[in-house]
Amino acid sequence: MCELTEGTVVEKKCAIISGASRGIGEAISRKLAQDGYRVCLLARNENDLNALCASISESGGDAVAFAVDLSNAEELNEKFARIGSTLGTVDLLVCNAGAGKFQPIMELELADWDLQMNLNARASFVLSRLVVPLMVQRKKGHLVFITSDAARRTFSNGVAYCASKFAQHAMAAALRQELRPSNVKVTEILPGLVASYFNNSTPDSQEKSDWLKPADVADAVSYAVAAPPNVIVDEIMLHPMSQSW
Ligand code: NJP
Repeated sequence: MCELTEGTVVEKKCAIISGASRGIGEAISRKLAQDGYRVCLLARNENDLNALCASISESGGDAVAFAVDLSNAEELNEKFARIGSTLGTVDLLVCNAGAGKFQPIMELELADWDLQMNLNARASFVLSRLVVPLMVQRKKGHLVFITSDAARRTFSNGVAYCASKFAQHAMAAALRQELRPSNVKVTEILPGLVASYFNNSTPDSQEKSDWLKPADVADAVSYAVAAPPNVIVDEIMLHPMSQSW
């Protein structure tokens, strides 16, 4: 695995990005590395993570990666001890990993509900729970949640997905209030349709030609985290021009 020696002295700001191996998370990781962050990439596929680490390093960036199933809280808790000691500090957490299964309720299994709630909402809680104490102690830090416009609207066949994204949105909004006195910022990014690998698709289909690119979402994250200390970007919602809201 692409890893630093434990205890390595870190001079750059450190960002953890979940769901970093492809799609929006990959674009955010590349952008933050360009912006000067040491990026810590989390996802399941070790080969994809290693390839991205190598690519970021070749471009002059600094990346480490840990393969972890974010829907498994125990695995995440266990691995975080190593992530924490490798990084030394965490300046930014981007909770991006997510999945969607869009079917009528009669075709949705309990496992589909659990997967979406566990990955989209619960993993955001577990990651935040691990990182927030470090940030509060330093009175400094930033949490970014990649939710969805489905955190604000509902549609048929989106029972579990919309529920998970509304939950993630509510968590972000409550945390923003809770962490403000500790000087920790919380930003929510709510994208519409993005040409990624979401829902077992590929980014390059004709249907997606005018959708947002993952880099558009990455630019929004980069903008939000670059705000001066006295400014908090609460939320950014972005859509392709072709998608009405
Ligand atoms: O999806 P995709 P996006 N444990 O499928 C990882 C939201 N969003 O980039 O584990 C750990 O290309 C997976 O890696 P791997 C959406 O809800 C999207 O579009 O190796 N990691 C990959 O890196 C989500 O929150 C659209 O398979 C796990 C990444 O997650 C976020 O944007 C619209 C994992 C998924 O990459 C990123 O989605 C919208 C696990 N158990 C909101 N399961 C859109 N694309 O149109 C998956 O409104 N990953």
